[in-house]
Amino acid sequence: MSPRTSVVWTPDFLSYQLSDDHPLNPVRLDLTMRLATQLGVLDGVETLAPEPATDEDLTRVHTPSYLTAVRSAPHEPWGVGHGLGTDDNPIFLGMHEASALIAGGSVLAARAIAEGRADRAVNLAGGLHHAMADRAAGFCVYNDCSVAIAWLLEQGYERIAYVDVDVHHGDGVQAAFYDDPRVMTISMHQHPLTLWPGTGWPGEYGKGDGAGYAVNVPLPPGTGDAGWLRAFHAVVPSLLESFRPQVLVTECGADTHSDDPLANLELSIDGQRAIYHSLRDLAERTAGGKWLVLGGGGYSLFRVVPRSWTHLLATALDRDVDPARPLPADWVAHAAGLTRHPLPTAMTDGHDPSFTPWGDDVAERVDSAILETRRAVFP
Ligand code: V1S
Ligand code: CA
Ligand code: ZN
Repeated sequence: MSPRTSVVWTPDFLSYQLSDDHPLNPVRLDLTMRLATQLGVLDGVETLAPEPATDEDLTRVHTPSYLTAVRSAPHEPWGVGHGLGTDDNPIFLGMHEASALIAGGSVLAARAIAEGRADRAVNLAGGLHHAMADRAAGFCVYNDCSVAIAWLLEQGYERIAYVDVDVHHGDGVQAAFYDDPRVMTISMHQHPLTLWPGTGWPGEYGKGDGAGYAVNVPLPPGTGDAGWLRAFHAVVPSLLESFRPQVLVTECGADTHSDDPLANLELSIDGQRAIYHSLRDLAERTAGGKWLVLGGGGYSLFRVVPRSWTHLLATALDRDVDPARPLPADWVAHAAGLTRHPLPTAMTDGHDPSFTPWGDDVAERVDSAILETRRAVFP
């Protein structure tokens, strides 16, 4: 039977706007939903409308005093602490409500999978992976990734894998489950010496019962499609094959792209599409097909995020979009009314999707070569 995919969406997600000129501009979500709709990717797909996460959901990860601070900050902004009121995390009206709605969206996606109504579920507004138990960080107020994982654990799940392909280290999710062997966290990111938050060293591997269940893959600035995919296929599939997660949760930030203004990796739309296909394949092969897809970073608002995340939605819906497909004229006209940047014309950056001298089937061939070696070493 073909997989059932739920998409969590409400226009109210657009109220997570940290300030007028903040890089995390919700227009990227609006443009993505418009593009996916105009390409027919969402035809016949019923979207699920979320409720805000409850305090019970949020306090599985965050402290009650932090919730109180987030609620009161817009009304009493002086000396609020908890990482709030910085350039990265400005205080905004309705901050608790907008943040709780995103976390509720990721819990709803997890619930759709847990209740057997979906095999895959997507919340593109989610992926706020830097928020810590008692503080906001890196544009993230509530850590919806951790809140959704904690909800799954509460339902009795015993093995959840979290794979974070955002260019930044998934520090908040790693911290939330650092001593918990039920959650394997894997983050690929630009090297900590060269990018905030400066963590995600290979030597961060978990502690106590969780030792070995945190994995970090730092990549040098300038890493492109082939290097990124080579590192991923050398590390991630064999870990997931061993761990056998019951659900694969992925943070799919699109800020690895060469056009991204915040970071320095050099991936293309075609490389990001290949990542999403690999994640889907891994969910099928290692997690019984259960795949919870979250958004994340991505600051090239017009040229990158809408195309990349339309490919992500299409991948989760098994409606892969041909990279050569032209962008719909209506979408281009709408986007052109909002920016003076030149807009792309097609769903590709024109990069060769095989990425390596080994050919198109590289993912499967590299994965199986590594698995064969591992089985020989650890029979
Ligand atoms: N990297 C990066 C970056 N860029 C910015 C930034 C840029 C323009 C602004 F108007 C405001 C902020 N901040 C940062 C990082 C936080 C990155 C968060 C990424 C989030 C995600 O994609 O992973 C998931 C949604 N913060 C910093 O670099 C810290 C500062 C060091 C920035 C400069 N200020 C003055 C001090 C703090
Ligand atoms: Ca990452
Ligand atoms: Zn990021």
